[in-house]
Amino acid sequence: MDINWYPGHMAKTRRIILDTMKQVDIVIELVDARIPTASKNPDIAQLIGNKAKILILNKSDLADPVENKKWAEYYRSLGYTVLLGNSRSKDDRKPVLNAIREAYREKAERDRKRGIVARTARVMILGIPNVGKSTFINNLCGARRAEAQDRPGVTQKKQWVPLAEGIDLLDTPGILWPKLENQSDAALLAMTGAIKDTILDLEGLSLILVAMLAKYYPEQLKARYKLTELEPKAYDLFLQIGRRRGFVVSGGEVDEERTAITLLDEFRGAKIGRISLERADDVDKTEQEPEA
Ligand SMILES: Nc1nc2c(ncn2[C@@H]2O[C@H](COP(=O)(O)OP(=O)(O)O)[C@@H](O)[C@H]2O)c(=O)[nH]1
Ligand SMILES: [Mg+2]
Repeated sequence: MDINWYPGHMAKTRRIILDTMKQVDIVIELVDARIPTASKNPDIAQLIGNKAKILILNKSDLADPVENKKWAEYYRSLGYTVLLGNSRSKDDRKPVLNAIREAYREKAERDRKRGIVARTARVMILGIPNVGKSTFINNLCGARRAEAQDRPGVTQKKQWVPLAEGIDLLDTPGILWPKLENQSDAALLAMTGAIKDTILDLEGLSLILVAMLAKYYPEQLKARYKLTELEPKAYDLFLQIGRRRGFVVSGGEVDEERTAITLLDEFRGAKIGRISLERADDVDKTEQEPEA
């Protein structure tokens, strides 16, 4: 797999976001709770400088609850305000508004002391493609505001939407490039659907997925595919699953493409269970990003 896209837009995107940032008080960064570090933009700390920031571990409804808790603790220990998010749930609105108010309180208080009427808190959403930015914005605005424009950058025709007393949200999110430092990040992004299938080797990807599931979620895998034992080698296990599902072509061979697509679809749809593909315990503590 060789994934390399957006490079032509990155400089322009960066410029637009930096420019937009001048009008913003609070940045909400969305990452995918199943792969928090791989779905984080590597340059975000530089982009947002010392603005107040809220990190949402989005799609947490699809991720392992135990890992969600650990990741939230991990990022809190780095000084982030962290929320577990499910952008499709109306229940998310209130905690997000509270976090915004909390993040803005200090500045508003400072202003008040200096006799300045506290200005409305202006909030912007940032995140990589497909992480749930539009869904998040629609959920907060209670209407279909965010256009589905999966292009990097921020559209020129942006608008501030009043969310609640004292809070305005920019209705177009900043779309950032993901961290593609290595093939393993790229594979994680592809498995969760952040990178389009068409540019990927589906079978290679589903073999990596099967190996990870066998290691961390063997019981869920057995339950889903009605297996009593898991073949120890990833490729054998992959074939075992295909056969169990009856994906066999004439001659008795396993239909590998169909097996691969099924495995990826069922993982993405959380049919195998709530799965996290990055583990907080494995995080490389020496690799912490510098925070502004
Ligand atoms: N299960 C789940 N799905 C989500 C969540 N947020 C977004 N999605 C889905 O993820 C897909 C991408 O969302 P979208 O808002 O278009 O992402 P964007 O590219 O960042 O704007 C859509 O199918 C959403 O329904 C979430 O918190 N949980
Ligand atoms: Mg969108």
